[in-house]
Amino acid sequence: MGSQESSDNKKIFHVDIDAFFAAIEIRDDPSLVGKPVIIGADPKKGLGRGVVTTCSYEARKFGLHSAMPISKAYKLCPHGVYLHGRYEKYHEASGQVMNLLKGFDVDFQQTSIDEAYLDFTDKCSTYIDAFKIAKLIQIKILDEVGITCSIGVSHTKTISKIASDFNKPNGITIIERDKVQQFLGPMEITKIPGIGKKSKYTFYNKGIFTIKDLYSAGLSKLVQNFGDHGVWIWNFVMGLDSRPVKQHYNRKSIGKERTFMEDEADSHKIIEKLSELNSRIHDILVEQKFRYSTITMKIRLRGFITYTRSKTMTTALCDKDRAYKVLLEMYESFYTEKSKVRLIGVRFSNLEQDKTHIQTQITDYI
Ligand code: TTP
Ligand code: MG
Repeated sequence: MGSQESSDNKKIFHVDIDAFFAAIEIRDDPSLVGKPVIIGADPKKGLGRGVVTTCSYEARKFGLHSAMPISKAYKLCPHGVYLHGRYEKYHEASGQVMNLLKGFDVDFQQTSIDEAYLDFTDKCSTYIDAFKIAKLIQIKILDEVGITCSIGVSHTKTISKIASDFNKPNGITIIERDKVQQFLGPMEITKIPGIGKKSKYTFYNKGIFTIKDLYSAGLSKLVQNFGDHGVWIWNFVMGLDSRPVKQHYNRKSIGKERTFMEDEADSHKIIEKLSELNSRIHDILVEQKFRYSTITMKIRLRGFITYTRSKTMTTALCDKDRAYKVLLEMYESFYTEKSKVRLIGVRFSNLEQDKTHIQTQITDYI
């Protein structure tokens, strides 16, 4: 209960730049202010093939949006300003925004070119403080980069992301813990990642159209109808998401190694180090919800001769004790009374991430 309570107090911010690429074009060419600006394919050359990458909020009033065929956009908004985009400028601005956010010195996670999470829990205890910090972020980004952003604040990443999108452009939306259901209730179920244009009909067929309908259905009915996915949806709409704000790496493997100060002959000390490395890596694997199917031990004996031994399993797992046994067997195959060890390393590869974790991570990149 303690950890649930503490996660209920979190103040997680999701910052998302408004109409990012279009905003940079408007910033750099004041004659574009107030005009529908569309970044994407050329609507005339190329016979109108290609799509809208993004467009200004003025263009959105005509029904334009990202991924719309450019030919359709042109029909809806022939007087718009159509631009190809200057990607170097966007990357430069993105870097400035992200550096500015990192300057707040709290846990930070960039999730796309114009989006990031920050965990201000330790720096603001009330939602009033959170609002002030959000305002400060907006002012700094406007002053230093010349563009606006919208910010969502709540106790989880998922709710904060939905909140930042709720009042765009230049909005701040704060969802207090006990207001989550009130906030999400009226939204269509397609707000939930993974429920898209096609899969929504599975829900419609069961009379579920809005998130409120999911609350009314209740967990047991969702599980009955959708299995594990039902549990995932329930956690999502109930605001249960304990993912920390942390930079994720697209890891292929994770390992650690230690060099002994002097060549080590004491097998107890070597085994102790092996166990410590194994434990420390498992802490990370568990936290980031990784499983592995390959375990590798590296050993450097006196004279810099380095050996590796690997074992690949048929199914991916994350089991500290089992890994320890495997590592011990590998070490013992090297052990002789005389062998001195210079370095020992442990690596886990062929990583897979837990399915639900990947699902929630996809939300970060949508
Ligand atoms: P978004 O944050 O999704 O969109 P946006 O910033 O343009 O508008 P909003 O105010 O709704 O946040 O994406 C950021 C930038 O990424 C966007 O300006 C253009 C680019 N982008 C693509 O290149 N391809 C895409 O499919 C989308 C959606 C965005
Ligand atoms: Mg954006």
